[in-house]
Order: sequence, then C-alpha cells, then structure tokens
Amino acid sequence: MRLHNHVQSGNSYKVRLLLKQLGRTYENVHVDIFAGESRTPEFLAKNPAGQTPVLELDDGTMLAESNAILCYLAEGTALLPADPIARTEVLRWMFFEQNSVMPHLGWGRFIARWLPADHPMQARLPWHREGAEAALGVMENFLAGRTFFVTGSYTVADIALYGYSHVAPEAGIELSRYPNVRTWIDRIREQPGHIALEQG
Ligand SMILES: N[C@@H](CCC(=O)N[C@@H](CS)C(=O)NCC(=O)O)C(=O)O
Repeated sequence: MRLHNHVQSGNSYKVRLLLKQLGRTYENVHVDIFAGESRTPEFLAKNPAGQTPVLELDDGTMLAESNAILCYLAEGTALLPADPIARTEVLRWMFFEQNSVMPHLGWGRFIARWLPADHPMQARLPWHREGAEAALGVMENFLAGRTFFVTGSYTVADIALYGYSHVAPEAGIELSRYPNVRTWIDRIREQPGHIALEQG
C-alpha cells in the first residue's frame, strides 16, 4: 500500500495513526499540498477532489476520504464494531467530525498557524473558532461519564475525532474549558502504538 499524504494534515494523520496501530506496513508518499501537488493532473486522477489522504492499494485501487479509509482499514477489527447499532454510532461520530469539527478546527488551525497576520482569510478566524467551540462543547457533554465515544472502547470514531481536536490550541482554542475532552485526549494518547501528528 501507498499512502499519499501530508505530514502536517490532521486528515492524513488519522490514517497514519491507524496504520501504525494495526501494524500495517506501507509506503509513505509526501504530497506537498502547499506547492499545489494535490492539484496536478496526476494527483487528480487519484482523487478528483484534489485532497489528501489517498490510500493506494496494491491492485491500484485509490481510496480517498480519511474516514472512509479508516473504515476500510479497520474492517474486521474491534476498532470498527460489527454490531449494526454500534457501527452506526461510529459512523455518526465520523460524520459529525467531518461536518462540525474538521471544517472549523482544520481551517482555524490552518489560518492561525500558517497564514500571515494580514492575510484576508484571518477575518474568518473568529467564525471558525466559534464553530470549533460549539463542536468541542458537544463532545464535552457527550463524554461526561464515558471513556470513549462508542461501546466503551477505542474505535475509529475516536481516531477521527482526535485528529483535529487534540490540536485545538494551534487554532487558538484553550482546551482547559473542556475537561472531559482533555481526559479523553490523554486516554487516546495512551493507546498502544500511538504516534504524534507529525510522526509516522
Ligand atoms: N474530507 C477530506 C478532507 C481532506 C482535506 O481537506 N485534505 C487537505 C489536507 S488536510 C488537502 O489535501 N488539501 C489540499 C487541497 O485542497 O489542494 C478527508 O477527510 O480526507
């Protein structure tokens, strides 16, 4: 397998983290998205959305969308429960992550960390911070009395939600206001085979 990905991308990190935890070997192909490498004709043939990560299987199949890739890789393991209700709960949180967490924390982090202070997109930062805080608030309330998001054990829903929420401070969001989220983040870091975002 080949993982076409970017080292600082939270979406790519989710897949690298799972690959590591499953003990899967793969070739790591760095795509310099800041240099436009995800928009070349060659890359668009892999993923018409022009986004990383893309997992290239040995038979040439290209899998895109980080959370879809997580489900593919986790199939048959405890990280993706077979029970239909538990599986639906996993998908529910993965959809929530893509709809409510990643757009705000991903863009907020990108603007705060990489764009110059006078860049016009800085005007969007307060809106992204507000959206991110709303999403973290949902996670905070749900995690009260729970160890993980689904079934009381670590699943790909946790990996998906962890990808961007643990780097909220890089978007200028203080996690001390979300103690349940912080405790859960510490629990995720303790899982066997865990690697940090810019590792792997
Ligand atoms: N929904 C997609 C989002 C992927 C995404 O936004 N990837 C960014 C990096 S985090 C990217 O490759 N951007 C390059 C571009 O848009 O040209 C996923 O979960 O895989």
